[in-house]
Amino acid sequence: MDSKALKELAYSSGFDLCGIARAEPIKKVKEHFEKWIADNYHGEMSWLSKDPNRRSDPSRLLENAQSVIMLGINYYHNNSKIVPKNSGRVARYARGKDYHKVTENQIRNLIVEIEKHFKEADNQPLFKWWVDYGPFLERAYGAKAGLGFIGKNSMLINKKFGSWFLLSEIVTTLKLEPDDYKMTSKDQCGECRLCVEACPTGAIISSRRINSKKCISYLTIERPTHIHKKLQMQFGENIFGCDICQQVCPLNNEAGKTKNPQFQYSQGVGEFIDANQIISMTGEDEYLKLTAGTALTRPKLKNMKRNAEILLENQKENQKSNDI
Ligand code: B12
Ligand code: SF4
Ligand code: SF4
Repeated sequence: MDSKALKELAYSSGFDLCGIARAEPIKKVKEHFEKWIADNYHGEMSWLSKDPNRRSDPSRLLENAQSVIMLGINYYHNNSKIVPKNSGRVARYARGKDYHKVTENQIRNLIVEIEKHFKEADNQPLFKWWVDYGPFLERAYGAKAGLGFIGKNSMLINKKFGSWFLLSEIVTTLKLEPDDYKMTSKDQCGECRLCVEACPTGAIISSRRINSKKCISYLTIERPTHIHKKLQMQFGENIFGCDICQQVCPLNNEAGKTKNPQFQYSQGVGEFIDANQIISMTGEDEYLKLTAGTALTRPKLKNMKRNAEILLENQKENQKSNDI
């Protein structure tokens, strides 16, 4: 099977992007990652610091790995101009069905299709795959597979979809013609610094380095124990996740709205969540009724209540300063 045929299968299985990288370690990426961990920019996400060698070496994930198939799905939605009173905005990626579930189904179907090309069972290549949660540096291998370049905001940016796409990967023993792009030590953003300037908490420390402990996405989703008041005050209209450093990026203007029916708002919580509805919930069951099957099941009700309270407090403060 050649790379072209494989990519056709990926597109017909619902992926918007597909690229191939050699299953080899990327030394510079390993160094970058280890420094990031040493600086404690991962905060309480201790699972990230376990066995860093695995993250940048696919052969440690699958014996005799030859290729990494990097896949992307566009999830873009327009934002409404007005946020309803007492409501908070949900990051775009989380508004429809949980992308992990959507992608997992697509990957399973894709592998079934690939296997059809190998008649004898003995001849079947092996596959291991992950969506986000694998011990794998998805953006770095996404760049190596030619899906885009890594911008100052540390997002992987594609010509057609900007950074509005989610990544997943299949590591395989199948030898495929690689796209293998050279990663540049500098970002390709030129003089632009819009994301760095727009980040409300100053979480973009330097080009491609994010201090998670200051990032609103981390603070609202990844259950840190305590959030400093100064940071809370910068949450703005966000109640779950944050899209600001993507929103301002000029390379994100061209992305068309996602065509994937599972990312439609009817399949999830949609663009806004009513903060009072969250605060009045009495148990996880009630929270699950609202969020089951979506990415919002990651934080527990306790932390979503905290997010809701921060949102209402900020709206109250804004109102006060508007009244002056
Ligand atoms: C932990 C994590 C987070 C953390 C830390 C983010 C960060 N920037 O590191 C937090 C919770 C803050 C977070 C937030 C978000 N995340 Co996140 N996150 C991850 C996760 C699980 C691991 C990322 C990681 O390892 N970070 C450590 C840093 C050091 O690695 P890195 O950012 O990947 O950077 C690599 C490259 O930049 C490269 N590199 C940089 N410079 C150079 C230079 C050279 C020469 C070379 C060779 C390489 C190189 O090396 C780095 C590796 O060391 C990945 C999934 C995965 N398995 O990879 C998703 C992922 C990165 N997240 C994603 C998304 C969508 C988001 C949010 C937009 C969600 C939201 N709307 O709220 C925000 C965006 C914040 C931001 N600007 O990064 C997507 C990104 C898709 C894309 N197009 O880029 C991913 C890939 C998930 C997915 N499956 O699609 N996230
Ligand atoms: S997601 Fe928000 S808080 Fe995090 S780096 Fe981007 S703009 Fe800053
Ligand atoms: S906003 Fe500017 S600096 Fe930031 S990623 Fe986009 S092009 Fe690069």
